[in-house]
Amino acid sequence: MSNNETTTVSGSYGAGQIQVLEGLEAVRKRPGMYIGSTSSKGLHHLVYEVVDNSIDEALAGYCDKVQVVIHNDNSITVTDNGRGIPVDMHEIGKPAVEVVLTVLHAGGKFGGEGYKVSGGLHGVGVSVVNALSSILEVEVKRNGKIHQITFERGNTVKELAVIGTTQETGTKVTFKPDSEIFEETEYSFDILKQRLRELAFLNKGINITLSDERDNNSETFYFEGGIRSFVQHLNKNKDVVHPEPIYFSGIKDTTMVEIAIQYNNSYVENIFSFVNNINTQEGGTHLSGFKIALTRTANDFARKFNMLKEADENLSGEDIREGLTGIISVKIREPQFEGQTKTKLGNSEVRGIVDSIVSEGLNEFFEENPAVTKKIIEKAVMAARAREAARKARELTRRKNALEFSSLPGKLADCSLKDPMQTEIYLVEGDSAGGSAKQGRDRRFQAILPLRGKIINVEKARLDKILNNEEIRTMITAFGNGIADEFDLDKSRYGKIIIMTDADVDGAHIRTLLLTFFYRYMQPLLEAGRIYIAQPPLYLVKKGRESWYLYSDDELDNLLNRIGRENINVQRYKGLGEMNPDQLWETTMNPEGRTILQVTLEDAIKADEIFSILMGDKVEPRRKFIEDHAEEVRNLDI
Ligand code: 0RA
Repeated sequence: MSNNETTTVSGSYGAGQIQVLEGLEAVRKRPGMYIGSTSSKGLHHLVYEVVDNSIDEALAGYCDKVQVVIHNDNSITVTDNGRGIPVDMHEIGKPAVEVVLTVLHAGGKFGGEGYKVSGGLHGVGVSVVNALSSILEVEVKRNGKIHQITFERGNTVKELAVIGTTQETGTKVTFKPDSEIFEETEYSFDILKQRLRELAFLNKGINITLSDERDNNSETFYFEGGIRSFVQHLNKNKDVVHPEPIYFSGIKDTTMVEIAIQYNNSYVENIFSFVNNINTQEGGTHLSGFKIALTRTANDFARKFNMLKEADENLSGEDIREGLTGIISVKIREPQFEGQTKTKLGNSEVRGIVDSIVSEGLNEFFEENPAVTKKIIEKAVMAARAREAARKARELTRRKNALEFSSLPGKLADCSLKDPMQTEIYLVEGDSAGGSAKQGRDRRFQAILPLRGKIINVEKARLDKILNNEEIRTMITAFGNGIADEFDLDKSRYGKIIIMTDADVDGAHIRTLLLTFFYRYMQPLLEAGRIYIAQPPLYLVKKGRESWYLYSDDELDNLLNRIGRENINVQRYKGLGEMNPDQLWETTMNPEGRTILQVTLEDAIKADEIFSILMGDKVEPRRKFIEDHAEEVRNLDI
């Protein structure tokens, strides 16, 4: 079949319409179009694509076990106990399983009555995985037989054949991502684990196992409670206001809605929404339906319990969501995704459906649990007071700024260029390092802001208190973006914000405090990739007239193995302050030679977990996390 031809053939399954859109060569030519990228992200996406098919089988009620294995050569096997991909002859003269694996978009068109949930970034079909794999083998257990077919780079190399008999049913797909396509071919257990656990939370009753043959590691995810367990997991390091998550669910027409929420004693809102198992980072109608219902119902009860007087204004949605952890999960037939990253649900009918399910469920819960309800409303009333105080504090900062000649903080050494495309600001720990940085920098485009006092831990304070912190105020003014709901990325005064702290425990602590602040109150900076971590050297080695800067213990080892350990001088930098301005420029600040780590926000759920462990109430998980991740905490990449 030629590349661009569109042919419609009819098959023997359900609606039976298979749209033959284009050949798999198109996928190999422009893989990014189908899986986003050929980096590590795209590599992991291949696994999700296959697993999604198994999850679809589970949602249709035919499958409850999915097994994922990472093999030694970084090939992957996904096995499920579903019905098995059909193997009988299709009208175009090939077995159905071959069509599913070689024709773009064919997968979802079979078996019409099943609950096919595909959309957004996923759901491109297993044929895409086939196209991008150097080898892919499928084993189907069906009709009492085991069938096998093999492909190379999307081409059939071993026709479908029966290789045994069995009473079981299911599908097993083994594939090796093509190293001609992928820049990165090594699978990460942790990345797969994060997503597979999420899928197990979102689809209760499914048993998902991830095994790693490279180090004999294995974990199983199974949650009877589904998203209730998800919420408990998200709150596990927090003090909760009520022991069990509140749970609502409902189905209207073909839309299924599930919601679980639980309040904790923190001051942050932590709600994640999903459509067809895809995290809708930009929210949408399902999320707004939930918010509307929660705000209205909570205000109704606040008045009913006389916790708001007649003259009082309503509690705002934000006040009511303070300290709320929640999962909104909807499964719908034809999701419309909108927004910049196509992760915003657009289907307008969903808003009302979610609203009515939440209103009804919440009314019942509030009626039956007056004590908890009063605690929740009390918390919202406190939040409203704090928000009012924060508003006044902000107003004061603004007015003060307007009155002063220059509104920029005194300790900021600004750069002369104004175009944020060209400028960067270094946040430097301590005055002495700040001094070196000011002298060493290129003052045209590099600004320096020395941070003196302690930065407040924003996980443990409300906005009004946070705004009283000198260091935080200084940063807000210097960056120019505002904060929280008033944050505006377009007002950035600098293109890059670079955190430069000492390579010791205090430095790591300050860095984490800063990242927590950015994550909770300036998240668009992280989303836009504007935050970086400077990498100052750990050692200076001198031998004769030669010298080397080393940035890790490994680098030091390698060098010493090469040049020997005789007649050398090794200096370990304990802090940035030990470097003179020229050295600091040369090793850490000069764009020509420096390395800076960009902090990315790949996975907001994981980031939330890390920050609440690192900065939250409970000591033990923090100790354990730091012990388990000592290396990563140094180069924290959320
Ligand atoms: C097409 C039709 C049917 C099932 C599947 C595909 C299917 C695909 C995958 C991929 C991984 N595991 C899978 N399990 C099933 C329905 C078959 C029927 O009607 O019996």
